[in-house]
Amino acid sequence: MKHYTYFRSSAAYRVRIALNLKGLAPEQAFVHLTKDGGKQHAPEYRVINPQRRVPSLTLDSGEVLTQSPAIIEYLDEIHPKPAFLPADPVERAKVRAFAAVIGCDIHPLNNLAPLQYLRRVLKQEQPAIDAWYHHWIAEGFAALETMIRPGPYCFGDHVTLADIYLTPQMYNARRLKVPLEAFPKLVAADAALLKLPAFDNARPENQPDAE
Ligand SMILES: N[C@@H](CCC(=O)N[C@@H](CS)C(=O)NCC(=O)O)C(=O)O
Repeated sequence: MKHYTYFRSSAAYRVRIALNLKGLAPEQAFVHLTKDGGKQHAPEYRVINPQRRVPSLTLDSGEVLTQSPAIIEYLDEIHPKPAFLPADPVERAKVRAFAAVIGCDIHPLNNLAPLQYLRRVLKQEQPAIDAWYHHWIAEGFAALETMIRPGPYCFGDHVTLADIYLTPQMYNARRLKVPLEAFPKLVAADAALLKLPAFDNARPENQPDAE
């Protein structure tokens, strides 16, 4: 397998955590998202990922998987232990809902492409872009702060899909200086998760392409 990643991409960060939790260490290919206008736009990468985003995962069969939720689900299906979802269907839905707040409602609004669109096409200045970013994080995190369960992790003492999504989004929030005082439960779960090797090794600053 080969993982196309970028140290700062939170979608690739999710996949790094998932791979680590499953004990998998595929070859890595680094796609710099800003250098020379973004290597994701290079013709050779476009063949791998028509959406021109990371992550992508090529399999030994030659198949290419894209979209972090699909990749993470695939990894959980081929390597069922440790499971990313609880056994109970209602609990599974709750964990998936937590992850979806981040994956569907926060991250898409705060991602590189929409932020570049705000700046380049809609001609917004940095303070407006920061306000946009902070608003959607704060709104989503307020919901997550009530959805989270007693710890140490998001849904108790087993790491789940919710945790795989939380830590990269917390990293993003800190990088963009979003105040986190209103979200003590999210902060506590993130701190507990970062003590686990699978999460620590996946940190952006621990990647070979970190700057
Ligand atoms: N929903 C996708 C999001 C992928 C995505 O947007 N990745 C970002 C980095 S986090 C990217 O490659 N952006 C490149 C660009 O916007 O040009 C996933 O979860 O894989």
